[in-house]
Amino acid sequence: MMKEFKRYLITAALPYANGPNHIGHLAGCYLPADIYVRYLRAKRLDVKFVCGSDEHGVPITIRAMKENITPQQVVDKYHKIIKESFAEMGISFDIYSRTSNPVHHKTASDFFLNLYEKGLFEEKQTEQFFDEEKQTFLADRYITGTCPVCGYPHAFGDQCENCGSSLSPEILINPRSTLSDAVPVKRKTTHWYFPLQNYEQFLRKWILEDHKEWKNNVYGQCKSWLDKGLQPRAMTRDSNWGVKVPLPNAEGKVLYVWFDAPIGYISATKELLENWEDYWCKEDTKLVHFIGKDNIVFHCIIFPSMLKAHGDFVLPDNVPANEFLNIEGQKVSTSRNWAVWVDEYLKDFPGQQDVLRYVLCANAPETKDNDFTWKDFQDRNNSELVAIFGNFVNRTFVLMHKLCNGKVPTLHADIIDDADKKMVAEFEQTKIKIENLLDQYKFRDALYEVIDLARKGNKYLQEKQPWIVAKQTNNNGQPAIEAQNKIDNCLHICLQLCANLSIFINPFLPFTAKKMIYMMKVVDKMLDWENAGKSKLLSVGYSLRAPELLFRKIEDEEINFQIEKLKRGLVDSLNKLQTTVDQNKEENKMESIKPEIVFDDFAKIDLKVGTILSAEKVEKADKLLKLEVDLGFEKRTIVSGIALHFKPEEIAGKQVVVVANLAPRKMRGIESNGMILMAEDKEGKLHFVKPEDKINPGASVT
Ligand code: B3M
Ligand code: ZN
Repeated sequence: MMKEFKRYLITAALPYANGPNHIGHLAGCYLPADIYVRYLRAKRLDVKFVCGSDEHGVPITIRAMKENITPQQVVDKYHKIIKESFAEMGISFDIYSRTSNPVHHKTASDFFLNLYEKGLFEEKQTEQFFDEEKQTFLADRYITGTCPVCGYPHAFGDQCENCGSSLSPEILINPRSTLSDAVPVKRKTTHWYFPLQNYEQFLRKWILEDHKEWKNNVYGQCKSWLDKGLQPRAMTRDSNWGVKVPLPNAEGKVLYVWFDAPIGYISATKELLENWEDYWCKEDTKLVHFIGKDNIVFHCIIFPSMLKAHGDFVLPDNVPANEFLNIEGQKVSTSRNWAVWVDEYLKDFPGQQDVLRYVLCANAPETKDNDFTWKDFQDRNNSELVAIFGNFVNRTFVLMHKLCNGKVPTLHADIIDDADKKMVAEFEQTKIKIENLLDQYKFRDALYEVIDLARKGNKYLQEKQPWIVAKQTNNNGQPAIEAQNKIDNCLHICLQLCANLSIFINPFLPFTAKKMIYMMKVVDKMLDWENAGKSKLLSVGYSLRAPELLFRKIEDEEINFQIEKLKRGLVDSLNKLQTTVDQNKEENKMESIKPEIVFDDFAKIDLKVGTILSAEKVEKADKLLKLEVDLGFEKRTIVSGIALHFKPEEIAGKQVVVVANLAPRKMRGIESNGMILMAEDKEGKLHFVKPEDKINPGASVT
């Protein structure tokens, strides 16, 4: 039997306040959590959604070092950016708190003391790396050196961001402290260890037996951790940034960030509610942690063991974790700036939050890593949101204004046919399907059902063709009564379908649902889930507003701009790295080289020598030149982003190397057939890549 829950507490992982958030974060946990919460709210359940910034730990202190500011300045800066971009994206937290808050420090330290007083911690002395110049212990992340696996010169003591290998400071080649560049030495230090191994039995039963319904990736990771055997884990660190260890003689020691951060969920709930204990201490609370896959062990193994040890709190009912979202085929890397930042998206696509929400959910990495590409973003917008959902709603409204005086027409019971019945039956069936999927955290499949319903609406409308029926007129030019009755039935049903669509789409695309209820002149309450599936949501005779376009087409130029921006970001970050390398006098160029390809990859590119015949500026595009290029066997139009570097009259007659088999693409309405190779120098100035001597156009470059 399914357990009955009285209230829901939904958490989303606390992002480190060490940089802006990117769309991988959204897709990983914030968007699914928000969809789930909006769905529960639409069901009028008692639900609270908590999150906040994770402001402690090495990620923060490293960032402070890099930006040459204090950790406090780091978290103040990024907490604000992150909080605002979540709000703008419609991530509807009931509270977005932060772990530097006094409430949190108190809650986390009390939690630690509770376990300490139970005698649970083991105090142990170990050797750790120490920076003698700065007189401080070094977390693995503070040590850099050359990766023994791939030779990348900026690997961290815990991981190489270039090849992804897990490392330890001992195996780094030429290890140095990031604080001072000194060679780290080993020194003794004392910490408090939590005996994770004592919780193995409990975890085995609780997860492996009682929570077989957890997602495969989550269950699988837990099982493999448990099978490997659990070890005591240090819950304190040597640092001055974090929650101070609340014990005498613990100067310079703070709680391990993964000890304090999940307690942040409790602190945030405390801040939000006087009756916070109802949500944390009563068994009929459903606690759900939404996270990314790199956080599974912390939320499924470590935190539950801490909660169990403490004894006052409920355990999560589920921990839905998503896999990672790659960008244009490559792993997101914040240090290489290979990411789509949410704050920048919001600036570049004002008012288009729902498009991003749609694409990230439709393509969510729910079961495996997935790829975000700008082309797919454009396609999904243009061919799904615009052409299916938006189109159905728009056509319905336009036709209703044209053929039914802008009012909800009557449903004539005597002429309802099978197609009508089938269409109406879909409302309820869709509701059942969506509920089922959402209850299992299958958001992308659920969203698919919404779009599919709109698709069915289009098909129904297409078959009924009310605009053709309207041509069956009587003597005074009005549609004949029978014809009008048919039109009425069709549009009545289409309008009720629009109302249903607004309810179904609301958890996913709340901005769109808002626009729809405005057009239908109904109150927010209509979006309540209990209304879903019903076929009498809009009353007959009720006049509705004129249609407003729900989505707009996204043009090639916008997409090309984003792709260029990504590449530029990568180049900039590599240049920055290059400067550091130069300063360190390191002769390693690894970081400016793209991932290895095989000969076949290269052989796909057809390079030809061409001669520029003429060049002219492209109107309203200060970066673009339109070139006519002679390739020997044919003349081509190529649009190239070099207008800031060359005057059109300077370059006629020059020879260039052209990527001759690049798929044509439109830029500012001009079809470009190929691409010119350019070399960029340190100052960012462009130079043509060309044969040393003039040769015949059309010559192959091999
Ligand atoms: N800040 C890690 C992360 O952003 C961490 C999550 C804490 S959740 C309690 O991946
Ligand atoms: Zn490596």
